[in-house]
Parts: sequence; C-alpha cells; structure tokens
Amino acid sequence: MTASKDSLPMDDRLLFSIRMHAASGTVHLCGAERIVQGDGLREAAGNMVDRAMKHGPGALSSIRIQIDPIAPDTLRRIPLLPIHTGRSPGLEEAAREACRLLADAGVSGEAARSALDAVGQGAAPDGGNMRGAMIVHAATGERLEPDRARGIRVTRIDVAREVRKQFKDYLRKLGISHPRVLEAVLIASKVAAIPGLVAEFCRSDDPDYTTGYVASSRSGYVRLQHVKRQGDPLGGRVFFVASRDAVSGIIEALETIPYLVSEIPHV
Ligand code: PML
Repeated sequence: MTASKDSLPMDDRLLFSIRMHAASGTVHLCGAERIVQGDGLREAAGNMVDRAMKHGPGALSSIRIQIDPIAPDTLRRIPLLPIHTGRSPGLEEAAREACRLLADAGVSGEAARSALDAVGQGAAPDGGNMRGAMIVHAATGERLEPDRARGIRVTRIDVAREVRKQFKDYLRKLGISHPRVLEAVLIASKVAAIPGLVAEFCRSDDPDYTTGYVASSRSGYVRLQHVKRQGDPLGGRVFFVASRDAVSGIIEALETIPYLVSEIPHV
C-alpha cells in the first residue's frame, strides 16, 4: 500500500506490519520488520532506511519497504518467554544440556541428536546454512520442511509499544541487551506459542557467536554457552513438531500470522 499523510487512518491504534528488504542486484543485504501503530510508521520506516544505508549507498540497488494493515482479529497477543541461563561450561555439556531440555519438552533423544548434528554439519543441500529453519518431527527426527535450502522464516512478530521499555529493561537487567538477543527472544516467544510446536533449538551462523538456546513453553528461553566452537560458521534453527499433520498450519502461523508480545516477565 502507499501511505501519504492524508491517507493515514485516523485511528492510530490500528496496527501495521512494516517490512524492509535491501538488495544489491539479486543479493539480499539486509532486512527488518516491525509491527507498529499508524503513528509509528514514519519513524519505523526512517530507522529501516538508516539501517539499509549503513551498507553504503553505492552498495544498494534497492530498498523496498512494504506496509500492510493488520486485521485486528488476526493478531495474537502473547507473553515473552522468561529468560534463563543454562549450565554449559563446554561443548559436550552444552549438547547434553540442550538434549535434556529438549527431552523435557517432548523431543526424543534420537530426534534431538540428529537435528543438532544436521545443524552442526550444515543442514542445506549444499552442506552450508539454510536460509530459514528446519522442521523436525519430535519423535522420529524426520525432517519435514518443504524446502531444505530455504527452510522456514519466522516473520510478523514484535513487542507491543506499551511494554517495549519494560522489555528493554528486562534484557538490560539480565545484561543481554544486544539486538541479536532481543530478536531471538521475540522469535522464540512466537514459536513457543504455536500449538503443536513443542520446542526450538538455535545456534548462530555468526562464527564468533557461540551462545545458542533451547526454548519451549515448558522451559522458557534457556541460553547455552558453547553450543559450537569459536570460528564455526554453521548455524540455524530447528523447530520440533509433535505431528506431521500439523506442519502446514504451523508454517502458516510462523510465516504469516501476526503475533505481538504484550506481557514481560518480572526479573
Ligand atoms: C542468545 O545470546 O541468547 C542467543 C542468541 C542467538 C542468536 C542467533 C543469531 O542471531 O544468529
């Protein structure tokens, strides 16, 4: 949609999804996404343009910003998962702790180990990282995502304006107010709120970032240090599902249904 000042809706409480995609030719450079009220669109769009321009105007061939109104009856309001720190002084302990947390959430040992191995060996067909997440059957370990290179992307998740400051304060008090963690906790909170999706495992594809997490509605968001070796570029997310039949509905929820975190745990 195009939005001029005159065409903005009078009711600024209406929510909009705003998404940015910056590219250099066919190469994706960066993206961003927010869910904001009408009167926050200009600021959100400006911040997204600033973010894209950090790549240098010469590097960009396009910045696309798409704004879609959100039908109020499609929006789901959810709580933020509580954040905990797991015990993982080394690689082996981290793998063991990840499998223990996944087992608590209903993931079989075989499914957990094969999924963690797949991420650690490069889960895409070319042996590199997938662009999105794997979907794995929690009992059998079978991979269920329709496209093993693209995977599943979690979109349409944000934190409500009225609790945004409380969210940032929560992360600051825990000493983890990095945008990377902010984004990961929001994603994990959406994933944990989707029926039939029992748990998530994540390790970063940043070679220098070795903290990952296991998340579920049962355990909350549990950070684990040493989920991979320093310098290892392989990473990704795994979503464990209870049944094969639920997969298409889960993908639709992950990729298209808007979720807004509206409640923050107390420290
Ligand atoms: C954490 O520090 O809580 C884990 C964040 C994982 C982020 C994954 C990523 O950004 O690649």
